[in-house]
Amino acid sequence: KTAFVWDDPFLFEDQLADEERMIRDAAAAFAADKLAPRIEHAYMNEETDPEIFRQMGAAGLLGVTIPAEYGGVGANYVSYGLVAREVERVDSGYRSMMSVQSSLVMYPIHAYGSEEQRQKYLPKLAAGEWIGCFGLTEPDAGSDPGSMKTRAERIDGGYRLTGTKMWISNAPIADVFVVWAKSAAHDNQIRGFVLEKGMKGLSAPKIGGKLSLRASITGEIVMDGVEVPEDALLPGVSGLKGPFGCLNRARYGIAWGVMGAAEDCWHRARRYGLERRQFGKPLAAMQLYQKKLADMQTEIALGLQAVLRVGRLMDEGRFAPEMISLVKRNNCGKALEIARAARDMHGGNGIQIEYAVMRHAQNLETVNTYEGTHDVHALILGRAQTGLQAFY
Ligand code: TGC
Ligand code: FAD
Repeated sequence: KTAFVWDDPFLFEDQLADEERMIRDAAAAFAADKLAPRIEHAYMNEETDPEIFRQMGAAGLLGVTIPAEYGGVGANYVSYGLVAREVERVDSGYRSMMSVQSSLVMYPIHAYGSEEQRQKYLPKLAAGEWIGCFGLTEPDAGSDPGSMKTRAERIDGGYRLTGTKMWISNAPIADVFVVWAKSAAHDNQIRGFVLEKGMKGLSAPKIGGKLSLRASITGEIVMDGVEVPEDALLPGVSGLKGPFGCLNRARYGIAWGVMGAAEDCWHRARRYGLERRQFGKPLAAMQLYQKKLADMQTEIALGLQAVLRVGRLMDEGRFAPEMISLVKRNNCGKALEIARAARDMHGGNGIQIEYAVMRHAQNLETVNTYEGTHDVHALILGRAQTGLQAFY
């Protein structure tokens, strides 16, 4: 009889290649060594230390799928997912910093950029020497990015950009800004531009007062007639499929990452239930407590199998974006439920920072919303199976 491994019910480990395990173990060691010790302070004080990017870069966690010739690791999408899971086991904010840099800044420069743009930006982004951000959302264009107001107009030798982006991860500390704008010179198509800190008219004020993702800095991008040279344009893509191509990668990473946060909550709830006694026995001996643990184990085991399958299909070049909507939606929703349950299972202690579960639950509120809300992904899946769009 095969033994049942309670924390790896489907023997997930067996399905990984040696190189994938090595990358995962390096990310786990980095997360335990460099991220876990600083998270409580960072979260309580709403602090993002830019040094983390350089440390992530040195550990090979930025641009995992970007070829080594540009400073990346040149590994597969399963490895990228495994890294996201380890980083988010500590905090969703740290995974956010990593995935914006990798999937939303390095990916578009690699996939849509010129050779000069790749050479100029990718090695420094991979090293964490430069910090990147991705500006798609606007105050009046969130779930519906096609209605963005940011405009690029032709000027002598380049373009002038005007508009405001909202809720942009990393923006206040960013050196490199990938922004999406409707370009009058290209039939009003959405085009990508790479802006740099210090350009005249460009600012990125911090959005304060967040009760979620407090270790990851968020800001606006204000473009007040920012003039950029011709070579700031990403030449290789036009239309919404540009930003969505990046979002496919980032959403996929999130679907893995949230499983790490959920696992941390599950393991903490189990340990707490074994230690804490009420009514003369451990909480973990109570039927209701065990049912909650069983639900957590089930959803995490299923969620991990699902992202591993999607990752394998991505590595074979056989993925459809709807697969990613399915796992992003499911895993974020399930992780949020697990974190809320773990908070409840810790009783009063559950609201304390040192028990971590409420921090995870608060973070997962954002993760369930950004990169396409839970309901927006339901509508993407509804459209795919009925042929009828229900967005408007
Ligand atoms: P729709 O008509 O569906 O599509 C317009 C064009 O885009 C193409 N497309 C895709 N291409 C590649 N991958 C995908 N996933 C794609 N989805 C759509 C599509 O084929 C079409 O191309 P073409 O050539 O025919 O023009 O567009 P729509 O305007 O009806 O959009 C509908 C909807 C709701 C699906 C979409 O707008 C959506 O997904 N909204 C959610 C917005 C979102 O996810 N925003 C994320 C902002 S970035 C962020 O949150 C970063 S947080 C990072 C962190 O900190 O970790
Ligand atoms: P809305 O679109 O206004 O949605 C509000 C509610 O209405 C949601 O429940 C939604 O599901 C629902 N809704 C919307 N449309 C429909 C519909 N058609 N049918 C039914 N219900 C609908 N963006 C970036 O570009 N870059 C970033 O780096 C970035 N980082 C972020 C970091 C944080 C901390 C946060 C909070 C957000 C970030 N975002 C970023 C923005 C994020 O992607 C958006 O918040 C998200 O896409 C939702 O848009 P919205 O906030 O405008 O909500």
